[in-house]
Amino acid sequence: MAVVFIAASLVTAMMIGINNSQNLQKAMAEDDYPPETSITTETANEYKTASANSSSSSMTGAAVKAVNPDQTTNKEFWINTVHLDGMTNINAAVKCDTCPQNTPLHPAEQPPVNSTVPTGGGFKITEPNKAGAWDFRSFTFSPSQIVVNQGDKVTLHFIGVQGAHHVVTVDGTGTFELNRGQINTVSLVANNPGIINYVCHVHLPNMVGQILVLPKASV
Ligand SMILES: [Cu+2]
Repeated sequence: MAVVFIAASLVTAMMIGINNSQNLQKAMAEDDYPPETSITTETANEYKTASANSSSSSMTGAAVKAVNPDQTTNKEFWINTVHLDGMTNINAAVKCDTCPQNTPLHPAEQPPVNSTVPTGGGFKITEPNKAGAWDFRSFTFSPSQIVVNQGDKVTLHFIGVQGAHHVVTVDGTGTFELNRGQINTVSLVANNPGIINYVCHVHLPNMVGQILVLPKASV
């Protein structure tokens, strides 16, 4: 009696197994081959239109005339003084379980023995203090690259955010001092295509920026 029961159970288990495997194959087939009706006529038409547009413009080589608008516009920019600080320590950082912020830990780092940093005030290495902490600082403008069109009236607001004192020259407009917390505004008209430089004499060679003036589009 027991043998018959076991045999019957085996047959049942095999049948279930076959059914499951058939269902699995069916499901996989549906995943691999989504029914065609999932692509609507509307979507297909949009695709055809987009293809037609892109192929017609590339095949006919339609002239692109306006890389920049042929009209004078007012452009205004806010330029921050910035210094980036790489703060580290000659000793590896230790995990702090009570700190409100959990920052990535740094390994033990020594200041470079032979510095490759150019002379000038733009870079500064502060040697380790008694706790082993040291810093590498780099000054910059943010933004340091600006693009305008020939003929634009350009207003530049220089903002003293980081660094106590800067002395800034913008090509063709003169030089001014800028302390932390001050804003100095410079206006110019970008008459000629090319580059207008702005530099901070205190933090050379890296605290520099460029205004790229694009030429007027020929019509
Ligand atoms: Cu500066």
